Amino acid sequence: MLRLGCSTVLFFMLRLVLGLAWFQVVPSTLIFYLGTGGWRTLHVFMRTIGRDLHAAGVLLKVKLNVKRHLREHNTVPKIFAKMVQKYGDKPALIFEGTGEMWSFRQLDEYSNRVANLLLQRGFGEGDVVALFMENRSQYVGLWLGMAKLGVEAALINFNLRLEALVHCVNISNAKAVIFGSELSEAMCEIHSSMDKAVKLFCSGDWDPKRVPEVTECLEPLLDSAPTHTPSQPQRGFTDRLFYIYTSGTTGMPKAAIVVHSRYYRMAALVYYGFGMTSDDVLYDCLPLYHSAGNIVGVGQCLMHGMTVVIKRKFSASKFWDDCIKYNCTIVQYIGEICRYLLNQPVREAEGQHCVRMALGNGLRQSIWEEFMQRFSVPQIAEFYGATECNCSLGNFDNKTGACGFNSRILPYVYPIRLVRVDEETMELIRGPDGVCLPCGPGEPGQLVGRIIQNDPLRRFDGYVNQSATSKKIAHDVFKKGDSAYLSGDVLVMDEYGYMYFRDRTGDTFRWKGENVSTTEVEGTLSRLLDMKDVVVYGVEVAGAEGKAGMAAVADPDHNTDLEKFSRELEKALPPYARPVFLRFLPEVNKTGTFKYQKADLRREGFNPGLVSDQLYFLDCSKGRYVELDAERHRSIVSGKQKL
Ligand SMILES: *[C@@H]1O[C@H](CO)[C@@H](O)[C@H](O)[C@H]1NC(C)=O
Ligand SMILES: *[C@@H]1O[C@H](CO)[C@@H](O)[C@H](O)[C@H]1NC(C)=O
Ligand SMILES: *[C@@H]1O[C@H](CO)[C@@H](O)[C@H](O)[C@H]1NC(C)=O
Ligand SMILES: *[C@@H]1O[C@H](CO)[C@@H](O)[C@H](O)[C@H]1NC(C)=O
Ligand SMILES: *[C@@H]1O[C@H](CO)[C@@H](O)[C@H](O)[C@H]1NC(C)=O
Ligand SMILES: *[C@@H]1O[C@H](CO)[C@@H](O)[C@H](O)[C@H]1NC(C)=O
Ligand SMILES: *[C@@H]1O[C@H](CO)[C@@H](O)[C@H](O)[C@H]1NC(C)=O
Ligand SMILES: CC(=O)N[C@H]1CO[C@H](CO)[C@@H](O)[C@@H]1O
Repeated sequence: MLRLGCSTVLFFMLRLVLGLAWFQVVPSTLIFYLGTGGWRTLHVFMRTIGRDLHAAGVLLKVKLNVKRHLREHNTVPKIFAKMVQKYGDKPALIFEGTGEMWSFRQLDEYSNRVANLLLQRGFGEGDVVALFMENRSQYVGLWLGMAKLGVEAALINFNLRLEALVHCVNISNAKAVIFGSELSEAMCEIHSSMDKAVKLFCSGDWDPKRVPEVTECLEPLLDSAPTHTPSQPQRGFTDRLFYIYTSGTTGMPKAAIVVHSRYYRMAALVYYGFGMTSDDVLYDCLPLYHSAGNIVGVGQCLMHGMTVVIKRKFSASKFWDDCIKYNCTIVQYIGEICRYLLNQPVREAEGQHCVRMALGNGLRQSIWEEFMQRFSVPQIAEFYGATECNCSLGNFDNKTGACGFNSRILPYVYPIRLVRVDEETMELIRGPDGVCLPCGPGEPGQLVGRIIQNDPLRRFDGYVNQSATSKKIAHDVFKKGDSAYLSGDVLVMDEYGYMYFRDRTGDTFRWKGENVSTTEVEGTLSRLLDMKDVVVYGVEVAGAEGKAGMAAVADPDHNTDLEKFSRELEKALPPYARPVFLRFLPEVNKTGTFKYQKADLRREGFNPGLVSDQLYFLDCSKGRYVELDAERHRSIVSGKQKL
């Protein structure tokens, strides 16, 4: 009876709420009805139906909104214009640091000036202007102003210098670069290798001697530009808004295309999924050249009328004070930020804020609960989703450790899936018919998202570089003849469909016949080592099968107790996951988005002749770490010393 009831509810839900076609609904319901024989299935059904209905509601809401925006030919600037009408003098952006506050009206006016100035200078629809700025009061106004004119901004990572910087400006085909005066030196360094036709504008403290000589000062030009709304370009919801560069931990950065609808979708999924309101105040200390800071964060201001506090640079010691000062209710995090906060001495402010939610991605399972408890943050809103992919996940219901879920009742309603891969090479494992094999609960697999190219909402916008785009696409994934986006990340799902992040592309390595997830080992080691920065990677050892684990530990004060560490390690990790080599160094390199850079470390390996840092080796006969000198190194590579 219950089965019949559930099936009926399901049937109407799919048909009416999700608007699926009959031929999709009937088999689903039937399979569900027939499949719900066991108690287990019923249990899973009861546990997850609420969650799934909430998610279905969110997807439907966003989908309907996207449809409406498409029909009305809306764009990000047009949606923002509605926010200006509605919220007028409410603070839109607050710049922590200068304390400057811009209302929705002021932000609108500033961006109009930008648009009118560019129009006077002959820029128009489809032109690209690169934005290279660290200080950020005007950042949002600048790209928004460009968007009002149909000019596309290339948001360039302000940490880049020399070749990488030239490369990014070059591949964007920018006609002009607007840079912050704090980056004048970087611009001077590359000016000679840039195309001479590219115009340069400098924003900030003007010093003609420090900038390339053709540079114009932006502020006086903006001051004299008209503030009226420029005439609307013929742009629609599926046209390009701006470019974001992927972090480039391997090779040069790639420019990913962000269209208006993607900007809206990313902001809206988070907004509705996590139950935010326009009265929330969001604290955004992430870089604005990245999708987390500029779309998930700032998007809440532009698309939903929320006040967003933006900070130039993340500061662990000021974090909670800032939250109190601006009454923030939501904070954003990324990568290792949460661990840096835990690393701080206890201070009064950390319990006095009114933050109700931490929003971001990359919170490690090993510190998840500690973070919530110590800082009294009631909800972790962890999500998963790359700028360029259409396979986002969200942990909508506060499930410890998960970065999202997919329905177990109707897994194919949302077209994502975990498929089997060789975790080391990331090669897809295919069945006899050439189609990928889906993973069951507990089986790690690569996350893939189906691409439906002729549906504007489901297509993959890809990168500017066509050959980079094709590398991220695989065929025959869900069924013969289809194509899917490869996320490159390995996740694992539990029986309720919650997904847990396991490892990033090619980071997993095999040792003693076992798969070692570097993310997991990093989390454990960091906990044992008082939250120090720990980077784990596999290194090849001549004559040994697989890769031996190596951990680089940032230890500027040389205060690691190796004896204690060895003892605790035995309890915390199985033998194959314990790092064979340790390297202590003052600092490990990170990307601008707080992720570790492993490539150099992996290349440098464990040869004391090449690495000047202190190296240790786990001598399994003694059960402890011993110093790795040239002689031990020789006996390891010659195979005399057992690993
Ligand atoms: C910039 O790109 C053009 C082609 O688009 C190429 O000819 C030129 O060598 C590139 N310059 C640099 C410095 O990469
Ligand atoms: C940019 O920020 C730095 C550091 O906060 C500051 O010293 C500098 O004056 C700022 N420049 C401008 C133009 O605001
Ligand atoms: C924060 O809230 C308090 C009390 O509600 C209010 O007095 C104060 O002005 C608010 N601060 C900001 C920056 O909005
Ligand atoms: C989220 O889960 C934690 C325990 O894991 C709990 O203490 C907290 O109250 C939950 N928050 C919400 C908003 O349900
Ligand atoms: C390691 O991963 C491979 C696929 O990547 C799998 O075939 C193998 O069974 C895994 N080994 C263990 C011990 O889990
Ligand atoms: C495009 O991508 C391919 C493969 O990733 C790379 O070899 C090539 O250099 C890229 N081209 C440009 C112009 O960046
Ligand atoms: C960190 O980055 C700098 C600059 O790119 C490089 O010189 C240095 O070797 C890197 N350090 C490590 C440990 O990889
Ligand atoms: C795999 C995936 O996330 N597909 C989504 C792509 O975007 C459309 C637009 O709303 C969604 O409906 C798909 O589910």
